Amino acid sequence: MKILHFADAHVGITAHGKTNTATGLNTRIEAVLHSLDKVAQCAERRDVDAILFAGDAYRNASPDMTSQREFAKRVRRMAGLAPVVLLVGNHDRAANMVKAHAMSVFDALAVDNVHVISEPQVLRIETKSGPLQVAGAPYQRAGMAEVVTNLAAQVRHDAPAVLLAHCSVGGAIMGAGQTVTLEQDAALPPEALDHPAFHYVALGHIHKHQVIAGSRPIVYAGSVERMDFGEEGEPKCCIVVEIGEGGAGWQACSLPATDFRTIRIDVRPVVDPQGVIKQALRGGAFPGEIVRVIISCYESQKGAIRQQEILKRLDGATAAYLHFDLERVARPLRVDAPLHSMTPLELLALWFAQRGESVERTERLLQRAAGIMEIDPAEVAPALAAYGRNETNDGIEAALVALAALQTQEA
Ligand SMILES: [Mn+2]
Repeated sequence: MKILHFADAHVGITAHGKTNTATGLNTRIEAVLHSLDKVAQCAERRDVDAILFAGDAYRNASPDMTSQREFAKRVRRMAGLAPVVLLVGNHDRAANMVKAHAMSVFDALAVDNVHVISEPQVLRIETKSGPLQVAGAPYQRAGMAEVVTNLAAQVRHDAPAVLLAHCSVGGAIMGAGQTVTLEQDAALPPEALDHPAFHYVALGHIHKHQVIAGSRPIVYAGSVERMDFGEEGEPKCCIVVEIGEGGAGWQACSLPATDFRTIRIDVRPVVDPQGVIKQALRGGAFPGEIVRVIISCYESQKGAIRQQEILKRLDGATAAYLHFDLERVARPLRVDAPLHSMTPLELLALWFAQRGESVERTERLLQRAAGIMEIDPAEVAPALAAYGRNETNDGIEAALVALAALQTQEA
């Protein structure tokens, strides 16, 4: 028996998107819908017997009508291929149990070949390859281990059984963006899911596709598209599961994913930050990508960075952001000599002090610098006196100039 498992569609998320004037849809919604189309294509190509969705259909429990219509079109297409089971995830759940969850309408209309699981239950569905048991565990904040045990007890031994659950599992790896929202969940110990009643465990909730160690496949399909920078670089997929005599095997079927790209540029050690940034972004057009440039700099350098000019370089991207990671030099001023009268070695000593280098290492670096700059090594010892001096941003800039001169000579 062949089963398609996918999860976390989140239709309706529009962050980093823009309106496609031809369709009226946000480009981020379109990207997710495109992935869902590929899921349906995969189901068709692999001729699966059932399609299981592990939860989080929409952005939240009150999806807009356009998102609903577009998701429903994909469900309908899938239901034309095989029975579809939709599990309620945390984003689908209404604030209270009396209200409808985001997928209630499929239930209310009793859509052919579509089953919705909003309460823990073992569903027995007929497929073209015989019966399949789907033990559904919708998202709940706590008590998931008991739910799984109860479901396992209801499973019969006469047909393949899959646990379909929306939950966090201890030890699972999550993207940076998801950490905050998942912290509130009581993560399930992996052993709780590794029950002999099930041939395969189909998980949703964590957006990074991954396999949880166990004696049967316990798999997070992952989100169908990258949702945020936290998912940068993560490959996206749906899963084709094959259950036979010897147990279950699975294969990932890759899905298209928008490129999120973070470019970090550290201009703290340079005199011409703008030039360095332009150089770093040279040749990048980033068409269709979502790009953020993070510039590490001193507060005093920020004024010299022309943001509009940088953003213009990112014109080809669907969305582009410029962030500053500012290092504030907040130590009090105590200068007993005007900076312009300081020697390059003194400025370097200050610079290394600001960088947190030890005095021993600073001395070695000054000796080396003296060699490169052809300065009398005897000047290192007096210059070290500047190490103990605290400085302002101006001092740092002066030190930067000295350092740049040093780098030029080194080159
Ligand atoms: Mn979720």
